[in-house]
Amino acid sequence: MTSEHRTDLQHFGLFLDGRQVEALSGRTFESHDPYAGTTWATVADGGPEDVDRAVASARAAFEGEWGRMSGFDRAAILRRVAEAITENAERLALLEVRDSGKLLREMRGQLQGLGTWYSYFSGLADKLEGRTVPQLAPQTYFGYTIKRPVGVVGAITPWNSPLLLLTFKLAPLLAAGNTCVVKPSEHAPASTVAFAEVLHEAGLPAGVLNVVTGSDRATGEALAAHRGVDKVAFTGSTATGTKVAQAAVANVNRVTLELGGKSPQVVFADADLDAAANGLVAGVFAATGQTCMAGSRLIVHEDVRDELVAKVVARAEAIQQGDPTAADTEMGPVANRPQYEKVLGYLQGARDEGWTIATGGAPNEELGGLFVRPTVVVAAHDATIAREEVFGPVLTAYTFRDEDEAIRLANDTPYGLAGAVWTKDVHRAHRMVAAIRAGTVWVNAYRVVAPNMPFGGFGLSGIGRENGSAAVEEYLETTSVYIELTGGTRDPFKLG
Ligand code: TXE
Repeated sequence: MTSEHRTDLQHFGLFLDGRQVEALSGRTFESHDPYAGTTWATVADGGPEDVDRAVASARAAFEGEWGRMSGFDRAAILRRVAEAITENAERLALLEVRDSGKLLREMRGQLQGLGTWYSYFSGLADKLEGRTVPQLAPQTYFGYTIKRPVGVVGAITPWNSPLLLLTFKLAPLLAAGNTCVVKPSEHAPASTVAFAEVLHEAGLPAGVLNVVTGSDRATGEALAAHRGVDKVAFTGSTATGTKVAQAAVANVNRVTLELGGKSPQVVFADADLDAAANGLVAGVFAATGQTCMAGSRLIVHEDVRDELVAKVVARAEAIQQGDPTAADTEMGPVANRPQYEKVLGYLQGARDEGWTIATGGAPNEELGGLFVRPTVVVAAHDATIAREEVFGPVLTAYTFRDEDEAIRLANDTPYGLAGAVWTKDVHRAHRMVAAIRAGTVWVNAYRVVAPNMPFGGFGLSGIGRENGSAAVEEYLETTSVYIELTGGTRDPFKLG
């Protein structure tokens, strides 16, 4: 690190009660730009004592103006939030690029689309309706249910698309009337602080959204285990998600988990192989493969394996790697050094197990830094690289002979986040959709998400669903109300 780089360092505080403040300890940590290989920002290093402050702020907001606001008023604020995000999309996208090395064109697209989440969920904020419920005996009680916010939500987010993955939680939880404390990843903390500021300036009252950045796992642990939190919503690895869930459940707290994946792309011999190759590239090389929904397993009919693998290899070798802000760049670096080492470790493991590296398999020496070449491995279904989440630009291909085998192989994973089927046969497409155990299945497509379509996983991919109208329910409690109608006195020793 040279002093030249340090002169233009940006600084981000914690975001508490509607403004940036420093950590109580006064400590900061550095955020690295994985493309430039330099430190570009310093960030407040919040600890458990700052989590306490943030939770207290969120609780006060929940019990204050925000908690008493009507759904109509919350909806109006969320519509203004949507506009403000669009107005600030370019600036926020650039912050994400600095922190994670993701392509500016991808992050710009994400940020420009993000407002839609808030406008979609604003439409639900004033429709949180209970029901009137007929009673066992007429004219004894009037029964109805009311929907109420859970309270203070602790959100713990990863580095691979911080604002999009936060939004999957934040838009529905705000629509439902909750408040929130976010702990962004230590690898990409800055954009979340700037984002909270944008939302506050758009009209979100102080304390409704607080951000505690921190360099250490202790900060996330403190939030997950906090007794002042009512629900924990987490996106990240299955290993960490399990610990977060255990901490939350110890307080009998609700939990939503969006975890890892090892998603299959099943390609039948009748598929449009050019379209399938394009979908495979989108599924595993876009975002340098660092997406939970990465389509990292190619399960291809044996008759077309060589032809399809050749197409994917040709496209992979033509991928333009480089500066994430350049318009023609297609793949940026891996987002941080631990992740880079992890990807290279899996590639070495594949070689040690004797599998064929059809292309890539190594760092991009011309670019240096954290660049890994797009990689296609031809292996068997039980290869380590075919079973474990690499979270990098690595596709593992293996074959099937008939539909039953394709289904068996597609489901031969502890995960169940997503998957795709490539075929022109509409009957087979429907059969496969019903057979694949995954929270999202695309047919002749990959990597499409929308605010109004539920997203989440089976098995080790998580608990609960984000997005879609039902996501609001994840942040609501139900109260049943009985109102006595007879005016009489009942037997106190009899139920009902
Ligand atoms: O994720 P973690 P990391 C996978 C990917 C990657 C691996 C590790 O395979 O190689 O996870 O990445 C916070 N209590 N994914 O270390 O640990 C942490 O500070 C409470 C897949 O970045 O899951 C961060 O804010 N919180 C994934 C968040 O948890 C804790 C996306 C996620 O960190 C904590 C990202 C604890 N004990 C990585 N430990 C996907 N599938 O979307 C850490 N944290």
